[in-house]
Amino acid sequence: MNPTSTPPTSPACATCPVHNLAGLKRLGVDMADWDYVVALAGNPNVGKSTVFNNLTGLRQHTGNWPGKTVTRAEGGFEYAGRRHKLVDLPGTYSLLATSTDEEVARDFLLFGRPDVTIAVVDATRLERNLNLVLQVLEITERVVVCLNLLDQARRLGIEIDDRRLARDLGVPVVRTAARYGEGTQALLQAVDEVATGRAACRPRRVFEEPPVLKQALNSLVTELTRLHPDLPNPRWVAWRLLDGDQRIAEALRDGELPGPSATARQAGAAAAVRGSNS
Ligand SMILES: Nc1nc2c(ncn2[C@@H]2O[C@H](COP(=O)(O)OP(=O)(O)O)[C@@H](O)[C@H]2O)c(=O)[nH]1
Ligand SMILES: [Mg+2]
Repeated sequence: MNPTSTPPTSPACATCPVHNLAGLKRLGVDMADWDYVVALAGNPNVGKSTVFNNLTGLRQHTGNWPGKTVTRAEGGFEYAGRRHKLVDLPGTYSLLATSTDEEVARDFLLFGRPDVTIAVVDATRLERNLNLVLQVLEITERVVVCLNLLDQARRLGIEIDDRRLARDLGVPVVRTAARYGEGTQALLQAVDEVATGRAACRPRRVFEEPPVLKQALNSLVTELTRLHPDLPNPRWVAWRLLDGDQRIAEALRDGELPGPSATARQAGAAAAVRGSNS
């Protein structure tokens, strides 16, 4: 059976661990009345769409597919009686918005305000993948790290101390081999704990700003908060401005970021993202 495919279609599937997960109901494209929004972020080719398909029962394309569309895929799943809208973001190496993919991913994390972000990482290339995880943690604290491709890591003799990693990052880490359905139950459990606030995320910021930079950031944050009281993460936006991020500067100038002129639009957008039940 193809483990990245759809929900049970034959009797054999009923006993398959990939499909038979306690408390999980795959909702496909039904995303009505969700309780939580969950985003899937990660580098390209780390198994995001495979996780997406496992949880929703949809058939999002998996594998290296040149010319893949940039648009995000959305689907639903229910776990422990709570309904989730799952958003599969484009794969990116960073969130600096130097490409459309990065912009789509970053804007969703910032403005879509997901309740949980699953950061999928390739266990065989952990160091490279953590770069994005740290950037995600700068934007949102509510993260579950999905340490995927564990079967390949095992084959290569790579051992990862996931408890240490969770402690160092300050967020839950779950070991998975999504292609084989391994770890999906633990992933659902971790997502549920973060979504409901039963698990606290305390991301460790790796970089301690020097005093002069801290001062500049603080005064920018004060000004940004005054002009844009609804800004989701003013500190992160201040960072980007100091870094010379033209896209963020433009968004502020054009009223794309929430501010006095964009308050009404933001309220509308937030309602659209969260659905009718929030
Ligand atoms: N061996 C192995 N392959 C995986 C695993 N998860 C995903 N894959 C494969 O890796 C490739 C990329 O997966 P995909 O879900 O498209 O990655 P995405 O680009 O992050 O969405 C596909 O061929 C998957 O079948 C895993 O845990 N183990
Ligand atoms: Mg994909």
